Amino acid sequence: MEISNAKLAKILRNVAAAYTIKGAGNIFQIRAYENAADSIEHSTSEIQDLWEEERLDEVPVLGKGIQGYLDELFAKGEVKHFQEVEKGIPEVVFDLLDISGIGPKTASEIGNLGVDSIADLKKQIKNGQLVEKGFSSKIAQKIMDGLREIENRGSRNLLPYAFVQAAKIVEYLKKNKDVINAHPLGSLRRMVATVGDLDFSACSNHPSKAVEYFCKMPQVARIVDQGENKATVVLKSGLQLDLLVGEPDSYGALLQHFTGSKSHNIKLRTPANEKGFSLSEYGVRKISDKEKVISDKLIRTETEEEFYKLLGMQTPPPEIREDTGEIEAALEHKLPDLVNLSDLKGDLHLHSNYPIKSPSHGPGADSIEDIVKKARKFGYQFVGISDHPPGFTTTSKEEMIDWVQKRTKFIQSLKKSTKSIRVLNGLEIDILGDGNLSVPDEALATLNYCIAGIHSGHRGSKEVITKRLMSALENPHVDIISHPTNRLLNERESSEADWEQIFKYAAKNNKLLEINAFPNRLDLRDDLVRQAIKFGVKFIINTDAHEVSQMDNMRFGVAVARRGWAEVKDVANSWDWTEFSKWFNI
Ligand code: DGT
Ligand code: CA
Ligand code: CA
Repeated sequence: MEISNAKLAKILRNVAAAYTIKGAGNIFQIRAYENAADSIEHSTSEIQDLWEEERLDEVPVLGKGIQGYLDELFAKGEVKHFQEVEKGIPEVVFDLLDISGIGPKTASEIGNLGVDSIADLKKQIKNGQLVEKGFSSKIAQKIMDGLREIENRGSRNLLPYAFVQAAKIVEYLKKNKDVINAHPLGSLRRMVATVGDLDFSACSNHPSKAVEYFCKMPQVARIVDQGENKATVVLKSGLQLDLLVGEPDSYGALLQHFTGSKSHNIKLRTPANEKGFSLSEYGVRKISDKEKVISDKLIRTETEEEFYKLLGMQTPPPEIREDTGEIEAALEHKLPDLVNLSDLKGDLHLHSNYPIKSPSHGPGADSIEDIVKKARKFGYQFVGISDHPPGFTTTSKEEMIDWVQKRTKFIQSLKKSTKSIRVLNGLEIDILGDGNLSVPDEALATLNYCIAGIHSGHRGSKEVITKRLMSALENPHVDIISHPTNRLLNERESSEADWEQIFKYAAKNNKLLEINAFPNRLDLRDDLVRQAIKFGVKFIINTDAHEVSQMDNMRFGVAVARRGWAEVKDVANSWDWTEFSKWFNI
C-alpha cells in the first residue's frame, strides 16, 4: 500500500485529535503527534521511501514511539494502537478537521449533533438546522468559508518538495548512456511557489531510447502517454511527470520552450516573427512571411543563450519568464541583475529551543549553539535568533521582561565565543487583534531587532488587517514584519490588506518586509515583492527555521525575491555587515 506524506500527516493528526477529544493522553503526547505530522508534511522526501531504506530516524522530531507505529503502519497497513485511540469517534469528525478553523472539540460537537458527512454539514448549515440545534451561527459561517476554501484548493506541489523529487529524477536520467544531459523545466525551473506536474528535458541522439528508459523508472505507477520523443507518466506518489527529448543541435530551443511560461512563449512569437523566425519545441526555423515555413532546416541553437541571442535579446532568468515586462527589458538589454543565493549573508528569523515555560507558539528543536554552527557553515556574517516570547495571556509583564533579560544575557555570553559571526538577539512577537504587541516596549528596547507578525485572526477584514500591520509598523522597536500576507499554500489564502499604504509607510520609515522562505509560506508573495519594490521597500529573506535543517530553505526565499525582480540593493541581508548594521543601528 502506498501512503503519501499528506496522508501520513493526516493519520497522525487524527490520533492527536482523538486523544484531545477523549481527554486521554497528555499535552506532550498530543504535541508529539502534531509535530511529527508537521515535519512529515514539510519533508522533501517520501517518508515511505525512507522507511523502505530503514532511514526513518532521519525524519526530524520523529520520536522512537511514533517511528515504531509508522513501521507497523507501512508493514501491515494499520496500527492497533491508533485504532484503539480512535475507537468510538465517528469518521465524520476526522473529515471535519480538514476544514480550517475547526479543531477537535468543535468537530466532535458537530459529530454529536447528528451530522454524518461534510455534504450533510453543508446542508444543515444552509438550511439553518445546525444553528437550531444550538450550534454557534458565527462558527457555522466560519465553517462555510473554510469549506469554500477547500473547494477552491488545488492539489499543487510545494516547490521544495517538487525540487527534491526533480533532482532525483534528473540524476536517474543522467545515468543512461543515451542521455547526454537532462534538466528540470516548467514551473519548477521558474521556481513558482507551487508546481503542477514536473517537466523534464533530455538531450539525446536516440530520443526513443531515452523515452523508454524514462518510462522504466522504478517509481512509475502508470504510463499515460509514450511517444517517439516524449512521455507522460504518473509516479506511485501521485506526481505526474512530462518528458521531452531533443537532439543536441536544437536542445537550446527545447530548454527554452519547455521552461515556459506559456504566456512568455506566446509573447516571444512577436519579436521572433519580426525577425522572420518561427518557434517551436523542435527549434527555430526561418520563415518567408508570418505563415509559411520556407526552409525545413533548423537553425542551430544548442544553448538557450544562442536561442535568445538569435532573437536579438538577453536571456531572461527563468524565474521572471512570466510575460510581465521581461521580454521588453531583454530586447532593450536592460534586464535586472537579480539577487543570488550566494549574495545572502545572514538569516534573522530562526527559532531555537531556548528554555521557555509557556511559549506563545511552537519553539524550535535545536540549540542556539547549533544554529550558529550551521550559519557558520553557510559562511554567513550574521545570524539572528528570533524565538517566540512566552504566551501573552499566561505571563505577567514582569515575568516577560525577566525572561527577555535572561535570554539577552545568555546570547551576550555566547557572543564572546563566536567571534567569526555576529549573533543577534531578536524575537518574533505577535501583533495582537487590536494592533498592540505581545511584548512590552521596555523589553523590546533591549533587543538588537524585533520581528512582528500576525499569528491569529487572519480572516479579519481588509481594514482590520491593515490597521494591525500599520500599528505594528508604527512601533519604533519593530524592524521587520514577518510573513506579511499570512497565506499558507494549499491551506489558507493571503489576508487582504491595503498593501499600497503599507509599502509606502515601510519604505519611508526603514521597516523591512520579510520574504519568508518556509515551504508552505513563501510570503511576501512574488507579485507583491515586485509591487513593493516600486515603492522603494526593502526586504529581508528569512527561513523561519524551527530546526537547523530548515535553514537550507533560504534558496526558496531567494527564488521569491528573484521572481519579484529583487536585486541586492533591495534585500537587506544580502548587504555587507557594515551597511546592514547601519540600517539596524547595531
Ligand atoms: P504547472 O505545471 O501548472 O506548474 O505549470 P507549467 O508552466 O510547468 O506548465 P506545463 O507543465 O503545462 O507546461 C510546461 C511548459 O511547456 C510551459 O511552461 C510552457 C510550455 N507550454 C505548454 N503548453 C504550451 C502552449 O500551449 N504553448 C506554448 N507556447 N508553450 C506551452
Ligand atoms: Ca509543469
Ligand atoms: Ca507539463
